[in-house]
Amino acid sequence: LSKMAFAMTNRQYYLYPKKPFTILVEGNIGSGKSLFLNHFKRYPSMKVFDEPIHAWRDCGGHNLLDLMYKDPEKWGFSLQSYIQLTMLEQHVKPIKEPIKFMERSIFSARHCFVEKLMKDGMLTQESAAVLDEWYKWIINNVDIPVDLVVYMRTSPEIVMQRIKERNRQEEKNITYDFIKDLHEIHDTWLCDTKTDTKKLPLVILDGNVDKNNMEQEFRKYDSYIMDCIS
Ligand code: DGT
Repeated sequence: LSKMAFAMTNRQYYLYPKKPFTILVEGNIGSGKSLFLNHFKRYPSMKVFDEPIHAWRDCGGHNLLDLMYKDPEKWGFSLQSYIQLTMLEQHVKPIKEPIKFMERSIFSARHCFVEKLMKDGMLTQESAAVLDEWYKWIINNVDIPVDLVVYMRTSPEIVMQRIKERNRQEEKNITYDFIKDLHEIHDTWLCDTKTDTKKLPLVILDGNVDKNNMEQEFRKYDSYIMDCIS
């Protein structure tokens, strides 16, 4: 890919022979991932996949996200199982644009959220083993290209503030301890040399920047990403 990709027309995208350059945006709940992704929606050469949260809220008419927050021990397995499927769908979805952005991934679902449920004793070993067998089969048998991981690293205090402000119904009972733990799990995952994602190129963004200045902060990454893909 080259900087020329930014200037390509729709017809040229269809003719573009290579796999898209794929960027995963990761980070804690409320860390600012969506704001970052929104910034790139303006470029016609980029396809941005928002997280399929609408699907998690309506799986055959059931709000699995809400059920999981209300009773993680009972619904954690169902939600993770469905999240794994919806993430896989996004990973393999063909696009015509040369650059693909995804909010979260099958990797963070496994390494952060399944990990957290296990740590809290909310998944039986049997359920965790089933999720793990699916996960291992998928990553060993399905081509899931990743070229760059963007880690939106935001302090748990600021994250808590943002969660309170946006007031998502399902997230009402999220505690500071939960967020702090998830923050540490993200840190461990992205810095740990033992996980299966260790070789992925990583850029860490300061998510603590005030909302009003974020746009300016993100603009710096236009050229960074262009350099990565050229
Ligand atoms: P942002 O833009 O950084 O504010 O991101 P959010 O908070 O809109 O998006 P995200 O992915 O951090 O979380 C959306 C909701 O879905 C949140 O309540 C956490 C939940 N969630 C996301 N992925 C998973 C998962 O794999 N397992 C579980 N249990 N929950 C998840």
